[in-house]
Amino acid sequence: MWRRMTLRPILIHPDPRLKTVATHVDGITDDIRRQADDMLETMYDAPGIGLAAPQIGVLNRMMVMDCVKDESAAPRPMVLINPEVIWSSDEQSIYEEGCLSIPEQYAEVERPAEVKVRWLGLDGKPVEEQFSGLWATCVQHEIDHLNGKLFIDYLKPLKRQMITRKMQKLKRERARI
Ligand code: K1U
Ligand code: ZN
Repeated sequence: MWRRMTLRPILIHPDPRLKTVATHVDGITDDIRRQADDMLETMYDAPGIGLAAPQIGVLNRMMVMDCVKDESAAPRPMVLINPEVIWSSDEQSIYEEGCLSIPEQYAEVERPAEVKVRWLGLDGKPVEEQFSGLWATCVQHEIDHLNGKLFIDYLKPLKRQMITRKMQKLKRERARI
C-alpha cells in the first residue's frame, strides 16, 4: 500500500524530551506504521544510520536503523518496536559516535562489541537478532535514546559541558534566522 511520508524535524540537545524515558508501544496501528515511514525517511534524509522516536519529539519506544555502508549494496531499513538488549558480550569495542541531535560532535564511546536484541516487528511479531560491529554500536545508541540517555553522557563532565554549550549556541543561532 502507498503511504505518504513526512520529514520530521530532529530535536537538538539540550531538550527535555531527549532526557525522558519513552513509553512502551502497546500495539501496531496505522499511526505507528506512519511514524515508522516518517522516521526512516527522516533518517535517510539527515543522513544518518539510526534514529529514535524521541529525536522527533515522539516519546514512544520505537527506533529505525540501516547501517549498510556500501552504497552499491542493498539498503536494510529496520524498524524496531520496544527493543530490549537480552544479551551483551563481555568483549567491548570503541567507536567514534555521532548523533543527529548533537550535530558535528563526535567522541569515542566504549560499549559491548555484540548484543542480542528482542523487539516487535511492524507485523506485530517478536524478532530476535544478534548484532556486531557498527550495527551493535548503533542499536545500543538508539536504545539509549529510548531511555533518555545520550552518547555524551558517557563522557567526562567537562567535555559534556563543552558540547552542551556549543549546542546551546547553535540553537540560539538557528532561532535567530
Ligand atoms: O541516533 C542518532 O542520532 C543517529 C546516529 C547514529 C549513530 C552514529 C554513530 C554511532 C552510533 C550511532 C547517526 O546516524 S549520526 C550520523 C552518522 O553516523 C552517519 C551519517 C552519514 C553516513 C554515515 C554515518
Ligand atoms: Zn543519537
